[in-house]
Amino acid sequence: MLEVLQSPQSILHSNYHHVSPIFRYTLDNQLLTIEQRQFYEDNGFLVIKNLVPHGLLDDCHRRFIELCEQRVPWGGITMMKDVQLRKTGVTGEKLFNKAQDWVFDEVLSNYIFLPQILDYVECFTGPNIRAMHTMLINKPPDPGFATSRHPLHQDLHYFPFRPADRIVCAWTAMERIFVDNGCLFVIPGSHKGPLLQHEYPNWENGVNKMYHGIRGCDDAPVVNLIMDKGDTVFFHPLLIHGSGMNRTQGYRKAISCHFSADEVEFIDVRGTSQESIAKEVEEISKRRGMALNFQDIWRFRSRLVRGMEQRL
Ligand SMILES: O=C(O)CCC(=O)C(=O)O
Repeated sequence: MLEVLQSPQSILHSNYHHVSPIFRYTLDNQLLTIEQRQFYEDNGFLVIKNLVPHGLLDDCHRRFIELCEQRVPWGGITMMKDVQLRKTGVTGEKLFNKAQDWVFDEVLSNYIFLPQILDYVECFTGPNIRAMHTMLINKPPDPGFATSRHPLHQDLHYFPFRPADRIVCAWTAMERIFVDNGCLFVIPGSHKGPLLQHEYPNWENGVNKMYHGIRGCDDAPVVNLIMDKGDTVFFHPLLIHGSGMNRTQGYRKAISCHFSADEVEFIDVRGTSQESIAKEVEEISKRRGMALNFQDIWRFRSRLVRGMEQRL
């Protein structure tokens, strides 16, 4: 009998609809135009205008404020503080710059189940979709130390699952986001390169927790993504991106989720450039009383959101 050996990657591909030989980063689908598909293949991102209903974003905004003011229990949600603002005694929305890991929150999770989002996600992941990493980012007016910046980085640095091409981030503007309030910026085409070495930037006034960056990348030419409320950018986890300082007095909000194919494989990152982030994440988990390894931490914070309903 002939035994055909397949790599995990080829198994992943063959489980899906046909992957055209000319397209690597997108799967055959009925939604993307050829031009949109080619744009993502070439650039590693795609902006869809006015995709998310404003009512849903307003509900998420209100929920974030409730979480900041501790009017609802945090449960498994992580609320993160700006490195400088935490020293000032401010509270509520003024203190927290991020809510993370809310896949089971009854309000915020409406974002990860939104058909308008999942229909696009499916073009990159295939039909069985898992929400892996959820964030509501509340970029504060910069406290004068440029700590509201997010250094250039690749999200795959944080993830112990593969293949990268079956992971996509959806990032939605919850209000108009422009250069002055710290829009997202990207290096088009950088998703075609390898995963690079990341570390904490050497900023004199401190860096927010987990804001690792790519060394020597600060002066790279970037494209600013100016977006209106509800606009959504889908991008590849190797795309180099970051966001600027918030020079306005408003709290700039965006909501995002990294989705992956349910079939992704978890990998051991020991001995790779991801080892330091794995240790940092495992350390935090241990301090919270859950001594889990990096892969299991990611397994537990994820949720199946489309396909294979019987497993929900
Ligand atoms: O919303 C932002 O400012 C960028 C967020 C980002 O790139 C991240 O958290 O990985």
